[in-house]
Amino acid sequence: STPIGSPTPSAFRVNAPNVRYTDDHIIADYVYSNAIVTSNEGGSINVTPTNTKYTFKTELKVPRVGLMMVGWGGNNGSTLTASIVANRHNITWRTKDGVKTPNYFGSVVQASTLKLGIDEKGKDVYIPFSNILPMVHPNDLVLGGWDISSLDLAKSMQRACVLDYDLQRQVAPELEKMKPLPSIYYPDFIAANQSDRADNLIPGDDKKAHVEHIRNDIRQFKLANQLDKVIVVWTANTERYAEIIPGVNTTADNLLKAVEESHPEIAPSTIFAIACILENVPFINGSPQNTFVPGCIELAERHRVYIGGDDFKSGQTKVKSVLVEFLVNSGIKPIGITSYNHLGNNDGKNLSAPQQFRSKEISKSNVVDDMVNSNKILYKPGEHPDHVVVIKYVPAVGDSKRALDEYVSEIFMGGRNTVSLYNTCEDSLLASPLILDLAILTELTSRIQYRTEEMTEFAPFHSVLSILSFMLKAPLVPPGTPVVNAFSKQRAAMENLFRACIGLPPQSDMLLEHKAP
Ligand code: NAI
Ligand code: DG6
Repeated sequence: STPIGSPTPSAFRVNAPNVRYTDDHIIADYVYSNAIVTSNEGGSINVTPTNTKYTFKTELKVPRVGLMMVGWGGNNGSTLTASIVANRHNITWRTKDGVKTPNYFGSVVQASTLKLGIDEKGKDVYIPFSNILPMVHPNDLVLGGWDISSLDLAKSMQRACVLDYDLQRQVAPELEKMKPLPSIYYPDFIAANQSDRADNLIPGDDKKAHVEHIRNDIRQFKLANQLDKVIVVWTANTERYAEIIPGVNTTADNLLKAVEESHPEIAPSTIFAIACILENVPFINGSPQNTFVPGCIELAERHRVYIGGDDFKSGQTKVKSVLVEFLVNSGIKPIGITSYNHLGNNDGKNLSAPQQFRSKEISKSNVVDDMVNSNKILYKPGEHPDHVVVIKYVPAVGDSKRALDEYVSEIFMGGRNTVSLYNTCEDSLLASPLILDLAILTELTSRIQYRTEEMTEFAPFHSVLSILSFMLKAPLVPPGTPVVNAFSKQRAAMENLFRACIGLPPQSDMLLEHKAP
């Protein structure tokens, strides 16, 4: 894993006049090329290429990082914790299929590669994604968090029924020592069927006191573990949407006032977000609810703290963001998308309540919008495919979620193309690696600063980390900026931003060296 505490040597060096290495930083001058399109009154269109000069400065030292999960004792939290412990100690376990070894499959950072360039023979050279810039290794994350359920992490893992018994058995002694901190429970925000596990609560109903309690928890965790940084990820139950009420949660100031008055519409997840922002700790929302009410976004901007969300994009929706991009970019017109899910874990139980289901329905349904809007040949203004999302709770299937999808598309000359998918997978084994990616990339981003020619000082990115979109179903973006759901665009944005930080141009995939040698 990556050495901690001293500047981390880069995995490679870029030899170019626009890239400088110091003991502590990589500094790269970069030209961002774009094109401004203007439509004139007569209908003609002008395109003007633009070049904007940026300098990116990336701190090389990989800090000691704590990952605190809200909902630590849930399926995702306990699965991730057990898996990190297994990876750290290289624990192998027996199954009926043979001996298994730990890995980080499903993590873009840990298990995918990116093309760095070509060798002298013109062959592609790939490196692990994690080598593009120095990043925290998951094994080095110090884990902690909160849960309204008091079970220790060994019992939580057992309750989740996700990992093989022989693995559970071996990691249990270490997990037994991990106990979630008491958390905030406002019963109105999650399904009533969750009340029987809520036995680990911060007392009282004073919301200002709750914010201070969480802030103190973060400070103590940081101190006790001698951490440089903490990242907090919400992987707790899906909440209902909070009502947006002018004067209550629409500005940073009225949100803070509403907290002081313990207003009923301030959700637990928003309390956590506020506490993190005030502690200068990034907060990522892995669930679909509108934690980031307008006042919360303004508060993050005011304090220049990173926030990201919403809702891990793990399975069905990830496939959707691939498939619809493929169809629309092939000139095929999806007209009906029907997605059924059934699952039997606690997430499914919580989502069986109408208001919590509605939060998930919204986040799962908006995922095709950018692709549909990109093609005015296929879709007239305002036209949209029929898109239906159904989720049912079926305890018998446990964490092994079933996703059934039908895509009906209009093809050449009035023909119809129907694609039918059936996907079975342990939900938590898809979601857990995303928590890692979100935490690791958020930490990396917090070490990058940029400057344009107009700026005298380096500055952080916008507080809303849209660069995390790849891992999220309903990406939160800075107010007024476009939401990108399409899978390959999201991946390219991440890859190319990190390439820019080392002074390399965007990955073009033109392979011109082979086409016009
Ligand atoms: P889970 O129900 O097993 O775990 C959630 C945990 O949060 C529970 O242990 C619960 O006691 C705890 N909790 C509830 N309210 C809390 C609060 N206010 N403070 C602290 N803890 C609280 O659910 P799972 O499967 O781990 O999923 C977690 C979240 O991630 C859910 O909202 C789910 O919708 C979302 N998600 C999951 C995906 C997956 O593939 N597993 C993908 C996308 C999102
Ligand atoms: C039912 O869909 C339960 C949900 O929590 C999902 O399992 C989860 O959000 C993953 O959704 P998707 O669409 O990324 O597979």
